[in-house]
Amino acid sequence: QEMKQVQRGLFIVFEGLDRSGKSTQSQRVAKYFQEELQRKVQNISFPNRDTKGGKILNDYLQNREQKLNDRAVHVLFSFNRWEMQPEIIEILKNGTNLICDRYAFSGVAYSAAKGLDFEWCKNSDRGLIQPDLTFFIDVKPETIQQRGNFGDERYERFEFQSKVSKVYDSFKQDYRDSKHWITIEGENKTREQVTEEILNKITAYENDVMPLLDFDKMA
Ligand code: Z5A
Ligand code: MG
Repeated sequence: QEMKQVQRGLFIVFEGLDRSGKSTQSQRVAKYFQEELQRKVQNISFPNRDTKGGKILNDYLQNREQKLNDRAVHVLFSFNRWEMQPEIIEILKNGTNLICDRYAFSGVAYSAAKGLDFEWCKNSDRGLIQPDLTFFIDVKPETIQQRGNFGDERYERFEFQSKVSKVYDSFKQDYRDSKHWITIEGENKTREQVTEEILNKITAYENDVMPLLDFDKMA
């Protein structure tokens, strides 16, 4: 008897500073998957402000919630990813490609930038389903400062973004040889040029790396 095999979806994450172009690229890549490749695709983003944990995070980010301490906030951002795990796994198992705007690297980057220990910050995200590809859009804090709407929420200050940038730099170093982390130089490039580079990397990954992974080990 023949079993119908469903190829699971790709799990693609975008990381970077505020205004680095994560949402822009998430949308553009999803559109390409859907319209040009006719492949099933879905977008999600973190924080997901609609869940139980997400509502508290939204108040916090909009400065309406003043009492939470940094560690509590850190764990809430992780909790928000754990809340979404069953849905993420379901989507991928259905064969839908998932494009995710921020994930656990953001959790570590923003909390470590506040002074929390880098290794401690990783703990609450250990065991989350891991992305196939994380695209880090590398743009300087000076550049994002000049983009639209900068300055509306809690973390949108130049000095803080510079600290976040340093934490991302250490990830960039740590994962420089990983097939699952791709740094995209984002300075002086149009949105279209960035998308083209990303799509080329996705194609290369699917051709070279993905067939080697053991999908059955997915949670
Ligand atoms: N946070 C955290 O602390 N811990 C966590 O675990 C997680 C998050 C998950 C809200 O995140 C905050 O939550 C965030 C981190 C923290 N802190 N802050 N601040 P968010 O994802 O909701 O919001 P955001 O990432 O800060 O901002 P954003 O506006 O969504 O940024 P973006 O998605 O990277 O950028 P964009 O909207 O695609 O582009 C911004 C502008 O630049 C827009 O006008 C574009 O048209 C323009 N743009 C885009 N690409 C280009 C190029 N190539 N050239 C020129 N202009 C461009
Ligand atoms: Mg965004």
